[in-house]
Amino acid sequence: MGLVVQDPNVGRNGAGAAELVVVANRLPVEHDEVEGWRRAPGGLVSAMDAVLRDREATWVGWGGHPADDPDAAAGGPPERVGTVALVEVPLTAAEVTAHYDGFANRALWPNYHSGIVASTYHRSQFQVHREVNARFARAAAGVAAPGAVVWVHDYQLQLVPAMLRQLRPDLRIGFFLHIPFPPLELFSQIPWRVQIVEGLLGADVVGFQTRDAALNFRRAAERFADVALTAEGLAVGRPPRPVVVRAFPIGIRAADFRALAEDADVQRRAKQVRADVGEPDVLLLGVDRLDYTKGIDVRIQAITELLLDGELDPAGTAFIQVAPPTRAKVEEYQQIRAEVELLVSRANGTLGPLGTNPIHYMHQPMPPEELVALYQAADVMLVTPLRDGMNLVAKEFVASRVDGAGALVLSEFTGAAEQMDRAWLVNPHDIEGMKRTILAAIHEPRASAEARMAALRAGVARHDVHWWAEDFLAAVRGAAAVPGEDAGGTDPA
Ligand code: GDG
Repeated sequence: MGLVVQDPNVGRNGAGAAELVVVANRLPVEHDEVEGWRRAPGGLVSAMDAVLRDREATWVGWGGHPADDPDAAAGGPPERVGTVALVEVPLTAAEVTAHYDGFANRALWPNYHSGIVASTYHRSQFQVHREVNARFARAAAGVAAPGAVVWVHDYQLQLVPAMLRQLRPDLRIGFFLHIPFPPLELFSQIPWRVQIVEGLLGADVVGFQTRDAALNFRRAAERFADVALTAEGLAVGRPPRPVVVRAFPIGIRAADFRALAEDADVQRRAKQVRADVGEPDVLLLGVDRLDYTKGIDVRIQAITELLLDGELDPAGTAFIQVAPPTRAKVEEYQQIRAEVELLVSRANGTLGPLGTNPIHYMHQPMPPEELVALYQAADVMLVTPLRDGMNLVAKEFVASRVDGAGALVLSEFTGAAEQMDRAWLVNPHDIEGMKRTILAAIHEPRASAEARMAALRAGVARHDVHWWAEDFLAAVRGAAAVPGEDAGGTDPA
C-alpha cells in the first residue's frame, strides 16, 4: 500500500505548520517502473511547479496508485520535491473508479464542456466523490498553519472549500477551476448542483479562466445558494461573508519556453522535423491530449477535405497530430481514439500517390524539447477545441516562436481566445469556415503574419504563469493586485 507521507512541517499540537498548502487531485509526481518517481505531466503540474519553485509549500494530493493495489509503488511518493513537501491522500481502486473515472470524468467533465458527450450521473459515485473530497479537506486541515493560505484546484475537488472552512475557519481559502464553468441551463442538470455551489462558496476567492465562466458561476450561486451580488463577487449567508469571484486567466512558463526555443539543439531538431516529414511546403501541427473536447476529429476532417479538394497539395502538405493517451479507462475516450484513428487511416489511404501520407499521428507523449521543436517547425498551429478552459498549447506555441513566424488558428471556444484575439479565430463547428481560415492563415503575407505573432508573443510573455499565481494569491491574501488591463484580470460581470 502507498505510504501516507507525513509533512515534516506538521506540528505536534494537531495544527500544521505549512503557510501555503496546495490541494489538487494528483500529486506533482508519478511513478514509472524504470525511472521511479518523476515529475507528472500535465498543465496543472507544469504551472504550479513553476509557481512553487522558490516557495515553501505543502502539496496534498493522490499519488496515482490505488492504496489497495498489490503492485503499488514501493514506499509511496517522496516526502518532498525541492521546496515542496508532499502529503499523499490514499485512494482505493474502487474510489478512483467512482470519484475520478466516474463522477469527475463522466458527470462533471462533459457537463462543464458544453455537454459534448452526455453526462452520466450515479448517486453511488457522488457518495464516494463526497467522501474523497472530505478526505482531502481533512488532510489539508491537518497540515495548514494557523491563518495559512490553502489553494484548492479544479473540478475534482469542488466540495473541499466548504468542508475545509468548517474544519478550519481560520484559513484563507482560494479555489481555482482549470476548466470552463457551464451556463446555468447546463449546470442545473447536475443532481448535486446545490452541494457543488455551496462547496465552492466555502472559499474566499473562487477563480475561473474567463469572465464568462465567472459570470456563469455567479448566476448559479444566485439560483442555488443564499447569496447577494456585490461588486467584487458575492456576499454569502448571514451574516454575509464576502467571496471574490472573478477571472484569473492562467499563463505559461513563457521564459522557459523561450529559453528552450533558443537552444541550438532544439532549433536543429526543428529543421530535422521538417526533413522527417518530407520537407513539405506547408507543415500543420496539432498537440492535444486525446480528449473528445479538443476537436481533433473536426480538425482532421477539415484538413482532409482541403487535401481532397486540391486546395492543399497532398504532396506538399504535412499535418502532425500529437495526441498522447489520457483517461484510457473511460469509454468515451476509447471511442474518440477509434474515431481519430479511423479518420487518419482513411485520409492517408485515400490520398495518393504512393508514398503520400500527409497525416502523421503520434499517440505517444513527447519530451518537452521535442514539443518545442515541433512548435518551431510548424507553419500553422491548429488549436480547435469544441470547449477548453484555457488551452496552454496555444500559448506554448506562441512563446516558442522566437523567430517571429508561424500562425495560430484558435477556437473561439477556448479560454485563450478571450486574450489571444490576434490569432485566427474559428468556430470548430463550422467546417467550411475553418477550412477558409486555415487557408487564409497559410497564405497571409509575411509582414501582417509577423505583426500578429509579435502581438500574441507580447501578451503571453506579460501574462505568464507567475503573473497568474501572484494575482490569485494576492486576492486570497486579501490584497488584490492591480488587475491586468487586457487579460480579464477584473471581472466586470
Ligand atoms: C486543463 C484544461 C487548461 C500535451 N502533450 C504533451 C504535453 N502536453 C502538455 C502541453 C500543455 C499541457 O500538456 C496541456 O494543457 P492544455 O491547457 O492544452 O489542456 P488540458 O490538459 O486539458 O488542461 C485547460 C489547463 O488545465 C491549465 O489550466 O488550460 O483548459 O483543460 O502544457 O504542452 N507535454 C509533453 N509531451 C506531450 O506529448 N511533454
